[in-house]
Amino acid sequence: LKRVADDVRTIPEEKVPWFPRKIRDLDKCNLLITKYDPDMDQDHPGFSDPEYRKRRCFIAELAANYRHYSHVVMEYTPEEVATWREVYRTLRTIYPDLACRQFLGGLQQLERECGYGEDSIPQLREVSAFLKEKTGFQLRPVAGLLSARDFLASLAFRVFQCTQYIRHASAPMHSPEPDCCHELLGHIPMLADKEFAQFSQEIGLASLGASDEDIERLSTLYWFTVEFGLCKQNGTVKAYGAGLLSSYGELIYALSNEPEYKPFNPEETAIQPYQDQTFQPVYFVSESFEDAKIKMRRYSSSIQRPFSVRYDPFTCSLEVLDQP
Ligand code: HBI
Ligand code: FE
Repeated sequence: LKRVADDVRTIPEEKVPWFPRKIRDLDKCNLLITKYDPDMDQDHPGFSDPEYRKRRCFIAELAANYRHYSHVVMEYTPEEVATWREVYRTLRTIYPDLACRQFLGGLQQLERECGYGEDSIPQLREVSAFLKEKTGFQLRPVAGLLSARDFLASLAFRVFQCTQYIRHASAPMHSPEPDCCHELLGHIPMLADKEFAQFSQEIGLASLGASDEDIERLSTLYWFTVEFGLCKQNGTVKAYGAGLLSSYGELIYALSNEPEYKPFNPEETAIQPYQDQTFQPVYFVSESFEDAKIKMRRYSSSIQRPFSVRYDPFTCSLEVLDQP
């Protein structure tokens, strides 16, 4: 089998007809054969029926415009792009010193492969396709803040709910709610990391069908990890939380000597009060992602549910086991 694959690879490019490599490539398998087309073929029963032909054109348009994960293209105003530029430029200068290496790696790939930069706000459709190839994550647009239960449930399917609006131009360095700067700069680079993607999905899987109290605890864990988490790397503390990586002020504060640090420990972290109006009074530091994942997994398995779930990536669906 290996030999065959190697043979294929050595065939000069121009001698091999193009073929799709990934499901998204099917968007390019769109060559139409017009042989029996009602517009072209006089024998077609619809040839002399203008209404029918119009209807066929319309339906053909729909098919031609369909794209895998059909996101609409957002046209941002110059004012919105100016806000993005300021946020991007300001944060970009401090990332190399303060962000974890997974974040920096993800951001570099986004800049190289996905058009990330200060000149335009990335489109969810492109970013979603990028992530799908890296870690299987997909984006879907959301109008605003979602309930913790709904938000966490989507993570179980490796779907990240993403806002598309941008913060107000009068306050480019602060947003009280998630906006596209928070999603695209804070979350997306991390979701391009395989281990982090799995960590995120596992929080989502643990949340399915959980009690309100367990959702509250998982939501708090999400807050102190995915949103405001710190981790050790080569003996120094770096940021991996999206709330930090999308806030110039808090990123600098969190990695200064001012705040209190505690080791990440799910039982304790899950009940730590948090607040979303000012900087966090305490941050939790993980030894590594691997360590955070193991601890989180142990915590999740302690949550009492009358069933267990398994995600089937082939059908993108869940298998529910041991249901009473
Ligand atoms: N909704 N749209 C959106 N974006 C988030 O980042 C978000 C959310 N709802 C809840 C939430 N985050 C978390 O703080 C946890 O409660 C899960
Ligand atoms: Fe967030």
